[in-house]
Amino acid sequence: MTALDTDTIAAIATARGDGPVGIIRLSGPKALTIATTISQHHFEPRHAHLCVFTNACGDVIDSGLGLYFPLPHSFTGEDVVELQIHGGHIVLQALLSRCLELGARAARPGEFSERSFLNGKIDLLQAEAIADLISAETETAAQLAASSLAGVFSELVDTLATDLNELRALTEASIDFPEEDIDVLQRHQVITRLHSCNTTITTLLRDVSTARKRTQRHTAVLIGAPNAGKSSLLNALAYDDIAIVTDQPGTTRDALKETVQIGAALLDIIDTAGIRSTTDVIEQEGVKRAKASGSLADLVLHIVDDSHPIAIDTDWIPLSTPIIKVFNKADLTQRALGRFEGEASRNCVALSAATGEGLDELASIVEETLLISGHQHSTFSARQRHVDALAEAEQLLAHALEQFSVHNAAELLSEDLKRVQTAIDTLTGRVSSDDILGQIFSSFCIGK
Ligand SMILES: Nc1nc2c(ncn2[C@@H]2O[C@H](COP(=O)(O)OP(=O)(O)O)[C@@H](O)[C@H]2O)c(=O)[nH]1
Ligand SMILES: [Mg+2]
Repeated sequence: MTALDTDTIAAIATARGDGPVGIIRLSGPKALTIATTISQHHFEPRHAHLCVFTNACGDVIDSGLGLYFPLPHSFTGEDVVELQIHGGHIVLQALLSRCLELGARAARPGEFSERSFLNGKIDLLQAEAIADLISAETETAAQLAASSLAGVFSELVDTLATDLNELRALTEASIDFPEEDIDVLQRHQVITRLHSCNTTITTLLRDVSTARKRTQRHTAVLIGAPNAGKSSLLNALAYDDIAIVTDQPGTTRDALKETVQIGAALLDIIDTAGIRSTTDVIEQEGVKRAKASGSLADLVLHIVDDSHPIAIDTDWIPLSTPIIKVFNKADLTQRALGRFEGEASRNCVALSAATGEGLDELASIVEETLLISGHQHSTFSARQRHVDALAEAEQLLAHALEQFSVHNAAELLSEDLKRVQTAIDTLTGRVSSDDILGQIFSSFCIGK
């Protein structure tokens, strides 16, 4: 697609609902003509013009600013006009309707970003980063998305793609002389470079997995004996009075969920019924639900009343689920606040949900346990799609290395490398299907 053979799209680019300022964005060959007709104004490129926008009868819709960004130096690579007016939904809808009357088409979700991608202004990783920046739920997620948008991830992928390309050229050079096998020097070079690409892919995969963990929501379940202070801890972490706290054992029965930011982690914390044997049918159901939540969680926080410890059965927690043991009510005991190493090298922390002391230390243990602490460095945002593509590339490259070591066959290696390249090229969108593009851009908001 080029800028010239598309239609012109229009959408409200600001969030739904009333606000002080609202923006209509137009992109495509008719953008400037439509804006000129609506405002009777001449637009200088990249200048802000104060205009009066009118409907077909010449009645004023609103006055505001108009900005024109001529192709190709615009977000979409096409002629783009932005009209800024008051942000009431009726007035915005009236201006949008006028743009549609004059020949624009209502934009689909993500269509501006899609055009930007199709016109080569950004690659697919950057397009995804725009959506991730808009939907970021934590400062860390926003920072990582901003750096992906600036091209940090794309640059690493491009360097890898170039290396793979050179390696394939080197391999294919020997196919031109079918009677000769790859000579010793060349074979050595190829193997060294295969190993180097392998290392790059493995490092990228590690960074991408870390980035994913740093930006995704995790589920943490609070379990423990009745009265250990689970609900008090939830309230302390949420800075809110979410769960009922009493000194009566068995207060919490339903599993309560609250989203809380702890350090860099965004956690869905589930408070549960205290685990004990009981004849109360409702409480029995609560205990069943507590175990069901705990079995699915990314992290279990096992709360113990350190002033009156009661052992509970934890055998039902899957072995792969990390457990942090929280010794609560440290204000009533002699135990020093903060972390210590407990049985089976399990992470333990002493704190007081009542006073809030020791919560910082819990936050850093949570970050470390979920592999999202500061020293587990990642400098860009990532999605599951990226993890999958890199894992596939890693597997294909391992296969290529093995085949080449055994058969020393340039043709086979070249074919294998082509597959690795395809997996890598899906990241930036150099290779993409309509299905994948549709899936990615349809999850964007309208006007972006
Ligand atoms: N002194 C002290 N009391 C606490 C602390 N945390 C909870 N409690 C008290 O312990 C009792 C049980 O607390 P709750 O949060 O309902 O425990 P749950 O049954 O595990 O949810 C309540 O009376 C709380 O006020 C703490 O850190 N220090
Ligand atoms: Mg409770």
